[in-house]
Amino acid sequence: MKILPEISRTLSEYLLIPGLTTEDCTPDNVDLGAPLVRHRVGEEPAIRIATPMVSAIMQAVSSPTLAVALAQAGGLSFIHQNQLIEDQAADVLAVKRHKEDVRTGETRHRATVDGAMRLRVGAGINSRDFKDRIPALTEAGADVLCLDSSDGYSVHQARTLEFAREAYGDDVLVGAGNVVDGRAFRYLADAGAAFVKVGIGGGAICTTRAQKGIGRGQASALLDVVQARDAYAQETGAYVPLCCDGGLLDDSHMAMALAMGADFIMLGRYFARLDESPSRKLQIGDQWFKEYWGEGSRRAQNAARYGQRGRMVFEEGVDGYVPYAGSLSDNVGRTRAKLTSTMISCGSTNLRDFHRDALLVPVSAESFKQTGAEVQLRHPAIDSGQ
Ligand code: MZP
Repeated sequence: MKILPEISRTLSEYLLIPGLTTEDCTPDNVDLGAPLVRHRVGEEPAIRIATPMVSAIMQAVSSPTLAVALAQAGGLSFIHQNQLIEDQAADVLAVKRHKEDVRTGETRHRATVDGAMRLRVGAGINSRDFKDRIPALTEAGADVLCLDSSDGYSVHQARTLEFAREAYGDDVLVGAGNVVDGRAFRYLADAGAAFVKVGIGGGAICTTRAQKGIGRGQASALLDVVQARDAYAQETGAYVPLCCDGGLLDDSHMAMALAMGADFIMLGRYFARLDESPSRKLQIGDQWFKEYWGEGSRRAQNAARYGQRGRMVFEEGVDGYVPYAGSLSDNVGRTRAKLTSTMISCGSTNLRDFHRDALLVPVSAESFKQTGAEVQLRHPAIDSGQ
C-alpha cells in the first residue's frame, strides 16, 4: 500500500487569474478549435473540432438527432454502444446520411464534416464484442470510435486497440479510457489510443466512488495526465489529445478543464437537458424536466462498461431528471461565448496558448463561501408582499 502525498482536488477548487488582454483578443479572433485525435507534434490531426465539446457515450444522451445538431454546432457525438450492433450501426448511418446542406449559413465555418461534407460522428465500443462491432461501425461510416469503460487501465483495452490497429492501421481511430493518472495514460498511449478520456467517479449520475471507492478529483486527475501527455509528446513526437469526461456542472468548469490542459470536454448531463436528447420531457409542478440516467444504473444495464457479467449485480449510477434547458444550438452558443470571454480575460486567442499561459490558483474553503450569492433572489411571492 502507498498513499499519494497530495489531496484529490475537484475543478471548482481553482480560479483563473486574468492575463494581459491585448487588441488581438476579440471574440472574432478567438479560436476554440481542438485536435480530436493523435497526430505528430506540429502537424495537423486527421480530425479537428471547432467547438471542444463532445457528447457522452450514453443512452440518455447520444442519439442521431443530437449527433446531427452537435456536429452542426462544431462538436461531435459518440453514439452509445449499449445496444445491438446493427442498431448502433443504423444510428451512425442516419447521421452520415443526414441531408441538410452544411455548406450554407452559420454552420459553414464551424460544422464538423468529412471530406465529402457529410457530418462527422463517433461511436462507442466495448472490449468484449469489438471484433464484430468495429467492422460494423466502420462499414456504417463512423469517423472515430471510443472504448466506453469506467476504468480503462486494462489489458482488455490494449487488446482492443491492438485488434483495430492490426485490422485497419491508421484508418480506424479508437479513443480509450477512462483514466485518472499518468501511468494509465502512458499505457493506453503506447497501445495506440487516438485520444484518452480522463475521469472516474465525477459524473453527475455516478455512484462509483461510493460503491467501489475508486476515483480521483477531476482537477488532480487532469493535471497528472496532462503532465504525462506533454512528456509523451516530447519523448515520442506523438500528441495524444485528452478528453475531460464527467462532472462538469458549470460552464466555468469547462473553462477550468481547458485551462488545465484538456483538449476537449465530454458532457452527459449538459446534453441530456436539451431538446435533441432522446429522453422523455415531462412537467413536474410548473417546471419542465428531461430524464437522465447513468450507464451504470439498473435502467441502462451497461454491464460491459462496468466489467460486470450479464445483468448488473450492483448499480453504479442513478436514474433521475434534469431541468429542461432548450435547444442545443442556443446552449452551445452561450457556452462558446462564455469560454471565449474567459480566454479573452486570460489573454489567449486559442486553446494551445490557453494551456501554456493560464494562471490558476487553488481557492480556500472561505473564499468558496464568498462566491455564493448572499442576496435573496427575486421571487413573485416576495415581490407581491405575501
Ligand atoms: P456528466 O457530464 O453527466 O457529469 O457525466 C457524464 C459521464 O459520466 C459519462 O461520459 C461517463 O463517463 C460517466 N457515466 C455514465 N454513466 C455513469 C454511471 O451510471 C457514469 N455511473 O459515471
